[in-house]
Amino acid sequence: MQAWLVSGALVAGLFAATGAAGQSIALTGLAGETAQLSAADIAALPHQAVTLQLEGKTEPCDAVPLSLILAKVGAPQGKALRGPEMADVIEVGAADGYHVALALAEADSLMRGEDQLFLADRCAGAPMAPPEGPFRLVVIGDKRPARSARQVTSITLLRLPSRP
Ligand SMILES: Nc1nc2c(c(=O)[nH]1)N[C@H]1C(S)=C(S)[C@@H](COP(=O)(O)O)O[C@H]1N2
Ligand SMILES: [Mo]
Repeated sequence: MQAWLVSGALVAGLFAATGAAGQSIALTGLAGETAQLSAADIAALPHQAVTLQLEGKTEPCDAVPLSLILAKVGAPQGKALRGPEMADVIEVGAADGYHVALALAEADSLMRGEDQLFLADRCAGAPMAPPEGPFRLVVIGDKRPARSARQVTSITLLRLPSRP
């Protein structure tokens, strides 16, 4: 076997072991802006230690505030988050079709005081493999983990239609 084939297989094996093979998140902004974030892009963003509340146990995770990720597609934040922006929704989609809706205002630290929405890329001290990872939504304050989407593949901003 060619050496490059062997090393390619090794690299693929490593990525499979960490669950990071070709996994990325598709971002879409309110005006249709798009961005693709790889595991490396997400690993390079500032992280905080957060606690994920699961059924009957907790898990310590390293996670990126969702606001930093939403900024990549121009999400309105801070003082810009007013008026029509109050009808902006974050749809977090997962590989199995599960999806979760959050209000954009919930991702804003000026509004909420402290970050409450995070994207975790490490929990219990290690990268997460599917079907939990490589990326998992963490909603601080939730007593049940139903909004903690596992294996997140997309984050889309939407505006609710205006009413007549
Ligand atoms: N992608 C995905 N994420 C999901 C779900 C799901 O069906 N698909 N179920 C949710 C629900 S209802 C719960 S209770 C938790 C369970 O998390 P656990 O499997 O890590 O215990 O995952 C949440 N995240
Ligand atoms: Mo659940």
